[in-house]
Amino acid sequence: MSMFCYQCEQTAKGAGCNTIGVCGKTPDASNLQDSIMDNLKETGFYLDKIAQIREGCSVELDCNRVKETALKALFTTVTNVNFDVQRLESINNDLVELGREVKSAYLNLASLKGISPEEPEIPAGQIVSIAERKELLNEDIVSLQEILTYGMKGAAAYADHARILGQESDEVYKFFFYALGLLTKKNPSVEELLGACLKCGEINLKVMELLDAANTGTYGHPEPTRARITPIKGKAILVSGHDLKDLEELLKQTQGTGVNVYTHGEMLPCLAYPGLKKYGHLIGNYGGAWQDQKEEFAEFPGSILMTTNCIQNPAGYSERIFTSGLVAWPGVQHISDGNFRPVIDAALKAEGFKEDGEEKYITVGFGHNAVLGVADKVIEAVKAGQIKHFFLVGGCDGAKSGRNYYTEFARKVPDDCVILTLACGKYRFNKQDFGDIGGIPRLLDIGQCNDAYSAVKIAVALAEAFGTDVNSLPLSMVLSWYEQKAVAILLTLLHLGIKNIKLGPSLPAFITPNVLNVLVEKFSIAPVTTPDEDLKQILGYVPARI
Ligand code: SF4
Ligand code: SF3
Repeated sequence: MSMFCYQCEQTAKGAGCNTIGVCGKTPDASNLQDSIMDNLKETGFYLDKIAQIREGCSVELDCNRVKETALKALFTTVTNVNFDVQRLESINNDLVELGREVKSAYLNLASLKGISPEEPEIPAGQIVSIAERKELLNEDIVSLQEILTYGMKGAAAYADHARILGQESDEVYKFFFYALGLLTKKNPSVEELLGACLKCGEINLKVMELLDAANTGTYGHPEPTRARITPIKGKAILVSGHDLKDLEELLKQTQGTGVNVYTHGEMLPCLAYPGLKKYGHLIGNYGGAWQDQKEEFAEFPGSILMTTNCIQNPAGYSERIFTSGLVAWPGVQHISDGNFRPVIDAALKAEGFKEDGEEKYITVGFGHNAVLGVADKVIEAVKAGQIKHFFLVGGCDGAKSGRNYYTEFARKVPDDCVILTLACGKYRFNKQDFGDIGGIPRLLDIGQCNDAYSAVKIAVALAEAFGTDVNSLPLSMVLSWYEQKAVAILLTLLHLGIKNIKLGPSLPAFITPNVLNVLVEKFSIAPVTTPDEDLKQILGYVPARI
């Protein structure tokens, strides 16, 4: 076996990628990502020990560098982020160097305090593979270790976005270092790992709150906005991923160039931020979710900027696609200094749209501020029996055919129900007309996966308004998962005690039957079945809609 990875929903045969990733990750890239995680765990162990001796990192360490390196190491190993061996090598080398400094700072500190120094039970370089750990520990322990690892990767992705906009918290790093240290233990108990997984959910909630503050503090609260989803004649740049700051920089640099900027995938919600939509040449959205990019990017007559996941093999258009931040593909030009001139030049060189497309719009921008701004109306509609149920249908999208479930489910939701949606899974149905209930749109697009905090805030506010808890609300969550950010969000929902979540399109390969039993017993989590069956179970009847 030259590699092993089962961290995403797309994993080969629902069990694990072991020759090459279904995502396109090569064995070299996969093994380097394992090595990054391995080195990070050891570094985390020592940082946690330092934190136990004294507050903060250590006088000898550059704390900013420590924090940034930790976030980047975790985020770079998220599915569909970094496929470039050279860049992975450089991140790994930085980490090895940092690890050495951290260890020596710990040893110095321990000797200064007269404490006999400890060592990780599983140092970096030993018992790396999942198969080895399964043999040494047991399958359920490895399952929980991986849930924790993926939860941290997801939370780190959100934390990195928040940090870029100046929001971070030491509580978050402290947890990461503790959890990384825990992952170096030879005999962790089920209880401590389960506890750490739920704590990871709590920390992720904190991270998402920071990210919400970062985004809304910098660009204002999203407001309901009619977003054009067809092109306009002229030169064009398409921006995908999740990073608002890169989009803003690009918008500044394209001002007056005559180039229009379009959002793609998870960037769609950017069209609703006052601080971004003020740029008149942020013209609308083009295309759908990440897994359609090969066709959509090939047809797009301009240049493309990937600011984060999810990137796919850009064969056929590699000379006009660019990456920024942590995302990387071998041979694709990376913009590391914030100067997007090469992206603009490529757009000017390309054909551009020859004519306007037929005018079509959808409405976006229902973040917590916008929804809670009409809370009175919503509550009245519920009390008057006009709104019978809320469904949160969304999450990560992917390529599997079983994902039609979500399109069908949304279509079958009765007219007296409201659908809240978020993340790239929304593209399964967000261009359909769902109408409204007394002026309240039946489909409310909350935003990116990065805006899951908004969904939590809306649910908690509704529960407060009705004097109940979230589980007693007429609200059901029907979620799709694909990568590790979805794991982080799921852990947050579990930390909040939210029950009866329906999860699909298939359950993670890294969850063993015993761990699944715990989740079912404690949280009544269930895999999706068919839209009819699930709607019947939630509403008590099968809606008549075809
Ligand atoms: Fe396979 Fe997913 Fe891992 Fe890629 S990220 S190698 S598709 S399990
Ligand atoms: Fe999508 Fe990659 Fe996760 Fe942000 S863009 S939700 S999968």
